[in-house]
Amino acid sequence: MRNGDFAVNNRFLRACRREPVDRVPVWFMRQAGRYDPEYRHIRETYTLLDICREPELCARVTRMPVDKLGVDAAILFSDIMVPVGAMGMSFSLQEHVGPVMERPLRTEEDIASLRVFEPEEELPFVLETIRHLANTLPVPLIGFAGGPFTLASYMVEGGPSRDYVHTKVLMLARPDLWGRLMSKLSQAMARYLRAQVQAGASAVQIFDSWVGSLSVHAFRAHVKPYIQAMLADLAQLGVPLIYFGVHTGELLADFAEAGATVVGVDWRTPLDRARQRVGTSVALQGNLDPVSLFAPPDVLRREVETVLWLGTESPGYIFNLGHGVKPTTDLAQLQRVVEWVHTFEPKAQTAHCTKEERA
Ligand code: 1CP
Repeated sequence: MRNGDFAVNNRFLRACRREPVDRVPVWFMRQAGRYDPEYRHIRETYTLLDICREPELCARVTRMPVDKLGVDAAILFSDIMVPVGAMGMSFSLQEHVGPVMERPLRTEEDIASLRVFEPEEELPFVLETIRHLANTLPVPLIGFAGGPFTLASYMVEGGPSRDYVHTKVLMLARPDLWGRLMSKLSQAMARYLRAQVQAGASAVQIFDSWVGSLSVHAFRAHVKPYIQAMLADLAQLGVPLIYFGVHTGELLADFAEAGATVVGVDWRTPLDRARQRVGTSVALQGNLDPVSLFAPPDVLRREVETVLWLGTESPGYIFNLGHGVKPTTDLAQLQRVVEWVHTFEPKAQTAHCTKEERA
C-alpha cells in the first residue's frame, strides 16, 4: 500500500483484517493533544475549532504523534462535535468542561430542524485535510465520527452529563421522537464517514463513548438498530469499521453482531474475556488503563505486557488505551509503550498458534 510516493506501514490495517503482522500495531485514542508541549503552544494562538478549520495546520497536528511517538496509525484531528454544528446546532468547546450547546435539543421541532448535511458543502475543510494527509502520511489515516447515542447525549443534555437523565427519558418516554433523532444522526454520520473514506481515510472509528451507560436491553431496543444500519451502509466501502465506547463490557457481543469489524474495548474488560464475547470474526482494539501511564516505567511495562499477552491470544489485535490519553500524561511514557509493543513477539498473530500450543 502506498500514499503518494511513500511506502505506507500497513500493520494496523492488516491486524484490523485479522491477517498476520510483523509487529503488534499501536495507536492511542486522543493521541494528538494537551500532553504534547507543541500542541499546547499551537493552542495558545488557535482554538481547537480554528485548528479543525485550517487544513494545513490540522494536518500538521494530526501528524505530530506519528512522528513523535512512532504509532502505526494517525487519527484525524477533529472533534465529534464538528458535524453537530453542520446539523444546525450551535455549541462551544469550553476549557475543562467540553462541548456546551447554545440551546439543548428537547422538542419534536428541534429534532425536525436537524439537517442531514452534505459533507462536501458543510465541512469541506475536513475533507481537504484528509486529502492532504492521505498523500503524505507514512501510516494509514483513521477517520472518525461520534456515535448516535453519544452525540444525542450532548445535544439533549446541553453538555457533558453524569447520568443522562434528559436523554434517557426522551429515549424511554418518547421512542417515536428518539427514533427520528437516531435516524438523522446515524444517517448524517454514515454520510460523513463515507465522505472521509472517499477523501482518503483508510479506516473509520465510531466513538460512542457514553453508550455503555445503557442497559443491554435499552441498547438493543433503542440504539443497536441504528448502529447496524450505519455499519451496513459503510461496509460497502471495504475499510475497517471500529466501534468503541467505555463501560461496554456487557455490550461487546452486540457490537460484533451489529457489524463492527474491529471492537474497541475499555480497560475494565480483560481482552481474553472480550474475545470470548465477540467471537473470532472481528479484531479487538484496546485496552491499557490510561491512568497506568502515570505509574513508574517498570510498573507500566508490566501492565503493557499483560494487555499484550491477552490481546495476542488470537489473530486480529491492535494495541491501544482503554480510553483517551489524559492531558497531563508524560510524552516519554507514551514513547516507551510504543517501543515495548513493537518489540513484543506477536506469536499468535504470526503463527496462529493457541495459548496451549505456546505454553
Ligand atoms: O483543546 C483541547 O485540547 C481541548 C480538549 C479536546 C481535544 C484535544 C477536545 C474538547 N476535543 C479534542 C480533540 C478530539 N476529540 C479528538 C482528536 C483526535 C485524537 O488525537 O484522538 C478526538 C478523537 C475527539 C473525540 C471526542 N470528543 C470524544 C470521543 C472520544 C472520547 O474521549 O471519549 C468525545 C466524548 C468528545 C467530546 C469532547 N471534546 C472535548 C472534550 C474535553 C470532550 C469530552 C467532554 C466530556 O467528558 O464529556
